Amino acid sequence: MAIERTLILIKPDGVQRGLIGPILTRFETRGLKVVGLKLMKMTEQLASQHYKDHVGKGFYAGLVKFMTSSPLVALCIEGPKAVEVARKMMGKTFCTDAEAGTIRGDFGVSRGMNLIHGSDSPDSARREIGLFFKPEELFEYGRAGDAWVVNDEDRA
Ligand code: IDP
Ligand code: MG
Repeated sequence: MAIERTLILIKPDGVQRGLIGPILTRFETRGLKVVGLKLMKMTEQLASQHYKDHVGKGFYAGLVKFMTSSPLVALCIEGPKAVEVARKMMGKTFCTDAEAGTIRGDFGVSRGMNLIHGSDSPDSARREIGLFFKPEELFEYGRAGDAWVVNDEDRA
């Protein structure tokens, strides 16, 4: 199935800077569907699960401090090739390297405080969505304009 789900986090810097709306708007405008959304605080335990591949790296302690310092917004978004589409919309990891037109390239200048997380593969997405959302917190629903966003070929 070409319709995928991915986990997006609007990181604490995005929330503190009043960028929940502008970042969310980009995904909505693109046509991606919000199927899960919550404001929450990341615990150290959740950080170690979410960032399991980075545990032990030099930047890990700073990353956890940043990610647990203030609330973040967790989003599950859905659409054709949602994982890859969202990664392209985010831009390169360090805002200084991210192209203008991407979220990191338009809203940030920091390396580590880069506003947004997006799953890097469909397998990571499944794992990460499970860390942040209970099944009953995710919704399958039709939107009035869906037929003008995706067609049968996109869904095949
Ligand atoms: P990604 O978020 O673009 O997938 P990853 O390499 O998976 O990038 O790193 C996870 C997060 O860890 C980054 O988004 C960033 O916040 C932080 N990070 C990665 N490398 C560094 C670094 O060298 N210095 C500071 N923070 C870093
Ligand atoms: Mg990553």
